[in-house]
Parts: sequence; C-alpha cells; structure tokens
Amino acid sequence: MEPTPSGTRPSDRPLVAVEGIAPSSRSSNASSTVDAGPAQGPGPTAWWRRAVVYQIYIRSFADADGDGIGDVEGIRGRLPYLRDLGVDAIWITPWYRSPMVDGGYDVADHEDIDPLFGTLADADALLADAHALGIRVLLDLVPNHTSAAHPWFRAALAGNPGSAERSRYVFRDGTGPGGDVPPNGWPSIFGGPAWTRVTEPDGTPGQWYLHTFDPQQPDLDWETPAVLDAFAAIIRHWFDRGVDGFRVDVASGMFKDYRLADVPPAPAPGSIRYIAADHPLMDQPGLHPLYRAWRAIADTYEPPRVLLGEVHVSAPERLAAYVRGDELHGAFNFPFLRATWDVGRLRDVIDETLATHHAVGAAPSWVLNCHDETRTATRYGRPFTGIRDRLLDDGQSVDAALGLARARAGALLLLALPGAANVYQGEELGLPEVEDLPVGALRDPVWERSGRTIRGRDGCRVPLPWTDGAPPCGFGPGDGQPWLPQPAGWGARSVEAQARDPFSTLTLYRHALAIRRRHPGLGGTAFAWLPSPDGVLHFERDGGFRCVVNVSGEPFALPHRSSLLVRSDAPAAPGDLLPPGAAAWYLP
Ligand code: TEU
Repeated sequence: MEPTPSGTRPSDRPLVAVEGIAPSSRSSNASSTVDAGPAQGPGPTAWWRRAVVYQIYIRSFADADGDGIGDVEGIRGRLPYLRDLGVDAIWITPWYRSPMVDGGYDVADHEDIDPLFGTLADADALLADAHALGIRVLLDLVPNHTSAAHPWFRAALAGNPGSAERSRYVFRDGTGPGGDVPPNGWPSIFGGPAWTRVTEPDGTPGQWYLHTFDPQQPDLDWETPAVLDAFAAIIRHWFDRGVDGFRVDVASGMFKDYRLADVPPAPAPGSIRYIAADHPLMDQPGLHPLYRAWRAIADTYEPPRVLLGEVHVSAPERLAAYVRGDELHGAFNFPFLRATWDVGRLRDVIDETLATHHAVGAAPSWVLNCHDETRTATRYGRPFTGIRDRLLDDGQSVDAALGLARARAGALLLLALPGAANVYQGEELGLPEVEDLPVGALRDPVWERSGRTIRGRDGCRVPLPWTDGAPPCGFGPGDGQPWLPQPAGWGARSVEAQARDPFSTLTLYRHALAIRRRHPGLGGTAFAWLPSPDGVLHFERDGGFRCVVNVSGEPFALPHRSSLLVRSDAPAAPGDLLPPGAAAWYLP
C-alpha cells in the first residue's frame, strides 16, 4: 500500500480533512513580502506572536565556498528550502568579525561580517532575497561580553586601573597578599573561575577582569554609559540595513550585582550548568530599563523591529517580566526545553507559561532545541529525558528509536501551543546529538575549560546533511570535509533522502508547518485542556483544532470519527490507536 505524506495510510484516515488546510508549501504565494499586511503592529495579530523562527548556526548550515565552514552565501542558496519548509523568520547566530573562540560569540567588530562567513554585500543580498521570499531575518546580538581581541578590550589592557578604557569592562583588584586571589569565587559557565588576572602595561601582575564565559570573552560593564551608547548604535546599524530584529544573547546576564558577593559553591564544579539563574551574575534589575530603551529604538522603525531574549531565570514570573509590553517581544522558554518527557512536568510548564505570559499580554516563545543543548532525538531516548548537566547526562544509554519517536511527538506539541515556536536547524530532520565526535575534533571551549571532563556542545552543531551519500553530504561543494566530522550514515538523514520519504521527520515538519500556517485556530491565543487519561496531554485551540500527545506507556484511542490532520508515528499504528510517544492533531 502506498503511504501518504501525513504518515497515515489511505485506509486509516484522510490526509487532510479540513477545507483550506491543504498541506502545500508557501511557494504558492511566494510574492508576499514582509512589509505588508496588518501583522506588523504590536497588536494581537503581530507576526512575531505566532512566528516559527528557524535558528541557523551559521558555521554548520551550508558552505558555499567549500572551506568546510558554513557561510552567508550558503544560507542564501538554501532560502528556497526554508520557504518550502514554511518558516516565518530565521535567526542567524553571530556572523561578525571574531577570533571564533566560541563559534563567533566572541565578537571583535559588531558591525562587520567575518571574512570566514562573507561580506556585508553578501549580507545585504541575503536580506533582500529572504525578504522577497517572505522570510524575516533576525541576527544575534551579543551584549554581555566582547572578544578579548575587540579594540575596546585592547585599549582596556593598555590603560591604567581606573581609566575610562577599563570602565567598559569589569576590572577589579585582587584580594589577599599581592592581590593574587580573585575578587570573589564566582565560577565561569564554561568551567574554572570567572576572573582572569592581567599583566599591567609596566609588566607587573595586575587587576582581574570578569568573564562569565571564556577568558577570551570579557564581560562588559553595563553601568558605563559608553557601553550603552555603543550598543544603541550597533542595534541601529543593523536595523538601518533592514534586519528585522535580534535574538539577544545571555539576555538575563549583562548587569551584575556589583557588590560582587560570594555565593555558596554550586554542587557540580566545572559544569556548564554551574551558574544558577539566581546567581548575582544573572537577572539583575538594571536589565529592564535597558530593554525598555531598546524597545523604544525598535519601535521607531517601520515596520517595528523585534527583540527575542535568551533569558535564563529562576521562575516563570521572572521570565514574564522581560516580555512586558514595553520590553522584549519574546523570551525563549527554556523550562519547556528542560522539561523531562513527563506529563506532569510538561503540563506544569505549559500552564505556568500561559498564565504568566497572559498576565503581561505577551506571547510565549516555545523551544525544544538550540545550539547549546542536547538534541531532543537523543535526550528523549535517555533514561533521564531532561537537561541537568552535560557531565551527568552525556553518555547515558540512548534508545534512538524511542528518542526520535518522542522528538517527533514533541514537534507536534511545540507547534500546536499558543505563541511563537523556534526550530533549530536539523531538528526538522530529527538529527541526533553526535555523542562520539573524536576528542581531537572538539571545538567548544567547554572541553578545555572543564579540564577535559565535559565534551561540550559540538554534538548538536555537526554540519547539516543536504544530500544522500558520503560526507560532506552536500554541506559544501566537492569533497572537502566540514569543520566537524559528520558521522557514518549522516547522508541517510539528509534533506534529499527525507524529502522523498513520506514518513520522514522532514515531511512531518513540512506538513505540520503548512497546517499551522493555514489553520485559523493555531494563530490565536485560545487554549483549553481536554479530559484525558493519565499520561496524556490533550488540548483544544480555536476552530476545534485539537492536539493529543501520548506521554503514557499505553496506547491512546483517538476519539472515534474525528478527522485526523497529522500524526507523528510513522508508519502510523493501525486504526485509531496512538502509541506511547506519539502525538496527533485532529478535528473532532
Ligand atoms: O549561551 C549562554 C549559556 O551558556 C546559557 O545556556 C547558560 O548555560 C545559562 O545562562 C546558564 O545559566 C549563549 C550562547 O547561546 C552560547 O552559545 C554562548 O556560548 C554563550 O552565550 C556565550 O556567548
């Protein structure tokens, strides 16, 4: 029997039983531009309230020039793929000039493109092409720190203690005899202490500077007016070029509690999860006036530009404070990403998110994968399905089939919730975390900073497979190998291989995104839980749209005579039974 693209068999269910919800791609209305329509304003229909944002980790997306590293032209060449996938916007990780100690999150010039990735002319061409296809473009703003190679930091090193140059960063005298003990015991998120001592211009051992991340990423001092002014100019630089907004890196971290008080040591020294969200490095009150100022800048543009924050905080109410009407437009929902595959936990996160966002009139921004965390297809196949700490989580046994099944179900959950959704490149291919990269290939600074105890985040950054066959699997032209090695079998997971497979994860995402785009009930804010057995998430949106996610260990019988829109199990289980670890969208 020939399968159909929804993952159902013709005898089970109609592919799409609802008028106006054909699973076609947006190519049919490719003439739409991003400058038209009522969805521009801050009102309930604003595009960013319901957008699907596709995250591009530029090094690993597509390589046009064959140097083994992804680039701007590579992205430009794949825009038709993204249009056909059905995303509304792309967020491109830092493409600025950088020594690339942390994959570009160590910025040496905020207003230029690194030659590794291309030129400003390439960026302009990308913006024009994306906009012509109706795709908005968000960049990654990195305001917590710069590269140590940034002219500001070089000037700070050349300046004296107390100089204006040093005031852009957090320099302090050490304690103890000779000042050779760091100002406090704060740890760096990448392992080791958060302070590094400098040698003064006269050659003597000198002050210490703060770095929440690598020593090559000195933290800026956001109480220094010159820093605020400089970033306002950087933001305008890109908005003037036509960029539609920013994802803000470490958006809960720029201001510190400058009393620099010590806090009790966290339980797992050296771990990338070492810094709790209530640490004095995070979630300080000064951030809110800053976001009000940036929002005011964004709102002076037509159409208004958008700000999405990487906000890590200790409670849902604290997250919601960042998305009040005059602050950020959205904040990634990391509690959802961190939740275990557990019905109570998922339900609690959804309830807390909807309640706290509703209270401030904000749209949630759901996320399951990003360039920092273990991919769902692997995480959900482990005995512990959440995220604690890579030291504890990495290397656990993985049931790959179970992980992929749940990741596909998770996708239908992600895309059915009210608000915006984020998809990280390769998530739509169901890519697993590559957990056995050779040690010599590891590039994440976490590996060295943790004393080679934590392999870090490279496993979710392996370059995408575009074509079937041997590496580089169409990542770049020719046979040149990508910057991280692709594992055996990567080509079988490629876009090319999955595009022709009606049961593939890519086909599932394309289908679900097409439904999401067309079903009126998925655009609004309505949401209601429906009665369901233990272990099953079951909810309704406007227009009768229903989503069911089977988190239990038992099959769930889909309501009789309902019209199936899409289901995640493939090939679909017979009849109306939704197996454990599967999800479905249907109309009653
Ligand atoms: O990530 C910040 C980061 O490391 C968080 O995930 C962190 O674990 C959390 O704040 C702990 O409380 C961003 C980027 O996404 C990452 O790739 C960069 O390495 C980092 O900033 C430094 O720029």
